[in-house]
Amino acid sequence: MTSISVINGPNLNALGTRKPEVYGRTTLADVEAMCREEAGKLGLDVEFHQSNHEGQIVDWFHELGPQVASGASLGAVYNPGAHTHYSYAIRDAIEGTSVPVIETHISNVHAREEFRHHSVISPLASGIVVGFGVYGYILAIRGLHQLSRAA
Ligand code: CA2
Repeated sequence: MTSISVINGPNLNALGTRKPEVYGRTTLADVEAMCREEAGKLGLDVEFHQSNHEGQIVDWFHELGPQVASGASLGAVYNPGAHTHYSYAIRDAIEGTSVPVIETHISNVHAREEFRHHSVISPLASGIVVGFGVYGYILAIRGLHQLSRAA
């Protein structure tokens, strides 16, 4: 079965346990279940990941590159967390592997602190979802699927 990866960056393991006024009360395990359900409707399998470590995320993109090239994966729904704003290593990994990425943020980063307004990932993203809460993951899955059909 064709897959998509859902990759989550630093601190997203804490989703639903702290800062509910910003990130809501849904846990990352709940998000995983939602993603599997939505992807299943589209006939897609999900590889679900979270890491607090930049190098691990670089490695996941390197593993994903050949899977996308072979048609086994459509690409990644990616919430980079704070890596969004400064990780050139992850940006280079995405660029080097040509993995289609839907950059996804739970909060509306543009309505928050100035440092969250800039993303080093966005110029490489196939699409961006911002500010829909965890429902953004669903929108991103549908968007990645739609873009692959259009290609
Ligand atoms: O809105 C988003 O999804 C973010 O990617 C979340 C990141 C933040 O650095 C980005 O600017 C926007 C932070 C994720 C931290 O998640 C937590 C969840 C619960 C409690 C504490 C942190």
